[in-house]
Amino acid sequence: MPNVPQLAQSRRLRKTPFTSRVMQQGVVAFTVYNHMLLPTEFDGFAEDYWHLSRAVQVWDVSAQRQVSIRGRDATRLVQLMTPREVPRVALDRCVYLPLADEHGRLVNDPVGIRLAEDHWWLSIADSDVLLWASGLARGAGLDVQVQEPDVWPLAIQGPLAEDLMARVFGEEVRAIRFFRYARLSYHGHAFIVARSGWSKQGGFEVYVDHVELGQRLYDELFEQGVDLDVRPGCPNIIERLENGLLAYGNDMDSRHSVLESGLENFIDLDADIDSLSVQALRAERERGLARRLMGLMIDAPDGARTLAENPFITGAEPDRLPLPLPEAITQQSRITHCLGSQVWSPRYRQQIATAVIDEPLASESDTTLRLADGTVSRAKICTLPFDFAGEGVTGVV
Ligand code: THG
Repeated sequence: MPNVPQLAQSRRLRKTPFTSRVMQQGVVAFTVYNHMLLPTEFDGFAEDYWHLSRAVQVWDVSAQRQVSIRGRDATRLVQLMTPREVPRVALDRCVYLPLADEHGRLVNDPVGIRLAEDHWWLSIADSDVLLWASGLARGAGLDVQVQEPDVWPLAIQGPLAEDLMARVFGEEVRAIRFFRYARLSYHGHAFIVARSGWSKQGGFEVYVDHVELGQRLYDELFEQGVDLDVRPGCPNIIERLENGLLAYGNDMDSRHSVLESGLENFIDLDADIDSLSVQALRAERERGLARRLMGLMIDAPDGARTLAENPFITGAEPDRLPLPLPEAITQQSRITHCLGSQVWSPRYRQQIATAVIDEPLASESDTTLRLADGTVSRAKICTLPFDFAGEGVTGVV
């Protein structure tokens, strides 16, 4: 038997208030996200996926760390960090905020929550926003405190999430609209409860800021949800890729601009805002894009990989380490792709992937990929989110 290396534990690899519970519940793999454990698999990606699309799951997404920005200049600092206009964001709102540097390159893509006029939480993806935000605040002489509060989000996702949440928090949860939040009492403590989460199956996120009550809440969600077939879960690569939810660090990262990442609908380049990245992004829009994040529908069987397996990490996301990039072969030339995530879709029965593709290949409709085993597969290049019906692909219901 080949030796399977383990990820060594240390204090730098942070646990969450729910880690011992998800381990008891049979988590199969973790990833490391914001220096913290994030579950990636329980009963296999496909089984987790089918269950998520029919029932309800509770996810320990504590690794979605909060960067708290508070003080007189809080909104000014948030505006410096994002090319999306923020001053008018309402107080009960969650807002998707691409963060970008002075070159227009993506630094992170958090969900921003405006807690008060002068207080924001950025619920971040996997990069060290705290350091960047602190440096910007210091450099610009802003009157703000930037810190990471003790908050561990739990997500409740799936078509039965609302019914489960109503049993635990009361009927009020049903009134919360998409990307809004309310403060709801649980045993006398007000938790921020948002209708959000990293799936398209519907659901909520609870921003747990009280360990004991959070653990009680976690257990109660399982007690109250037995007849709803509640299970532990986690962001599911199949579900999120089929539905075009992008993962910073996998699909796009600090090498890619906000526009190359296809996030133009979430920014306000024509607004009069004081943001680090607007000039660079306006210039890029003017110039035209050199490459773009696209979807790939790959004509290859379950198990086919376009990247070599990495022995240190199991599961469908072995792509995090710098590995040789696969090459696309066109009639005229060989153009290197930057492949993002890739997974077998059991619903559409094909491989789906993302790739940042150089122009002019990004505008073509087909390409050819060399797979890790040396074979060559045809792939359709498509816009994101995937339009399976439009591409003539029918799914298993
Ligand atoms: N919830 C919270 N924090 C997070 C995530 C989350 N931090 C990390 C990561 N996920 C950040 N990235 C995203 C990406 C997409 C979405 C949320 C966070 C998302 N997008 C919706 C969509 O694309 O349809 C809606 C966007 C909108 O309409 O504004 O939900 O999931 N707390």
